[in-house]
Amino acid sequence: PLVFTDMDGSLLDHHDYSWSAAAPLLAQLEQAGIPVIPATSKTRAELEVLRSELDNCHPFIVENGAAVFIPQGYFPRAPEGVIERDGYWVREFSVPRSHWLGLLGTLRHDFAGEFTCFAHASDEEIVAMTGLTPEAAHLANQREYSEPTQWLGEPVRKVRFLEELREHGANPLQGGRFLTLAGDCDKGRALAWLREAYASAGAPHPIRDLGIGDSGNDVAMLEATETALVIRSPVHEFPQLSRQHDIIYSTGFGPAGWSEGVAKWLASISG
Ligand code: 2M8
Ligand code: MG
Ligand code: MG
Repeated sequence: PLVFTDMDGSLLDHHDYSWSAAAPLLAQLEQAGIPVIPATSKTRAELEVLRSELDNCHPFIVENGAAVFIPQGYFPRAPEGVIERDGYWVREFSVPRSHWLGLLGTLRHDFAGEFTCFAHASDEEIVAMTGLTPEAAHLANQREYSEPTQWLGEPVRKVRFLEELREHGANPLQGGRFLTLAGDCDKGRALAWLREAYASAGAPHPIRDLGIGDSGNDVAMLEATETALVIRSPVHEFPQLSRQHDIIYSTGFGPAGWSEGVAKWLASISG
């Protein structure tokens, strides 16, 4: 079995980014030999720190599915379509961040003062928008593929903004705080590719998997796994899924809800 999990608002608390409430369940998964695979809007730089704090050695999906990073040697052979970089096999699904910054640059005139983004913000402003520490905010701004934006204008104008972005090839995805732009990719497609890599490496068929998330940017992932765990958010409604079956909705927020749902799932697959 495999667990694919969003970080912010799911494994990590929306406000203080702690996962202490999930520590016992993380240990249980580790003991059962079930990989916990982060699938997040966060950057590779943020994930490298988090993975070492979590003692996690598994592949991870960054920037809303823009790329999959697999530690080289994790599978017996390199999966098809990867490039080698800094000790990882990397499968990329989006053009670089610079492309989206160029697009936002062209929209700056038509939408003057109506949005901000990480590239136009100082580290201090990112701290204020996110509640991250200055060090973590700096890592969040080391983006390779995507750009988080924040809408400041009237809600009706946001519709026009989204249309413009889509017309120019962006796939804007809503997270707990930001609307993030990347190419035509999402966590669901990145997950499906990585699951296939596990299958090719000999994981028993069919792979039983759980997708965990709390926001709009998690919907594609929550639709792509055998079971979906939707985490209650303290700041927004549950995202709408089109699937009808095998959904667990948590009652607790963030890592408390994560633990509650993962425990239910573990009981269901071992029972
Ligand atoms: C952004 O991610 C959140 C999580 O869903 C969002 O999109 O609202 C990311 O850009 C990430 O890099 C950063 O750590 C996080 C901080 O809240 O914001
Ligand atoms: Mg989230
Ligand atoms: Mg996220």
